Amino acid sequence: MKLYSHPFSNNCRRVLVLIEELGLDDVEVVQVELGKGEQQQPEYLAINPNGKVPALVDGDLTLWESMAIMHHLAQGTSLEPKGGDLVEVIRWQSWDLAHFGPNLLKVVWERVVKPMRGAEPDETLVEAGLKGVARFAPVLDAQLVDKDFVVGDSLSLADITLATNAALAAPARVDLDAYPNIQRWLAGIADRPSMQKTALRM
Ligand SMILES: N[C@@H](CCC(=O)N[C@@H](CS)C(=O)NCC(=O)O)C(=O)O
Repeated sequence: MKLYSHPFSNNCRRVLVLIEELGLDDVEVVQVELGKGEQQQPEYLAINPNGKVPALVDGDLTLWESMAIMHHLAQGTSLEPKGGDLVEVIRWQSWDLAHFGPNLLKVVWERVVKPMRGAEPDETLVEAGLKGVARFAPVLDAQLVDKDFVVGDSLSLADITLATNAALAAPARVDLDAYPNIQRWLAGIADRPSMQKTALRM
């Protein structure tokens, strides 16, 4: 298998965390040079017409979108549970994609990525992102009362999806003090070797 990836990409990190958790040793990680525009070259667009990472080539299958790649890799393992728990995993991944992630990532973009590129953060966008986090984070905090994992009682794709985003709160100076359950859960996930080994190289 080949995973097209970039070390700054949180969407790629999710897949890399999963690969570590599954102990897959047949994945070749190919770095796509985003800074040089390699993602827009015809050879790469033939793999992912969106010109984005990650993308996975597994035999005859070419797959893009990090969530779909994660589900493909986790099939048949406890990380992609069955039945009602699978519905729960999809629900939390959808919630991350639609609500939690976009708001948190807005702050990350303004406070972390823009300064790295020599640009000033737009405080209006920071405020909007923080407001969104404050609206949605209590929902996750309530889910995690007395729980170490988002769905069921073991690690699933929901934890990997959410924790890779939530881990960006600290570098973006997003205060999670009001959410003790998120903090406890995140500390547990962040401690796993899969997360340690895949830390973003920003
Ligand atoms: N929804 C996609 C998002 C992929 C995405 O936005 N990738 C970024 C890196 S995190 C990228 O490739 N950016 C390069 C570009 O847009 O030119 C996924 O989850 O895979």
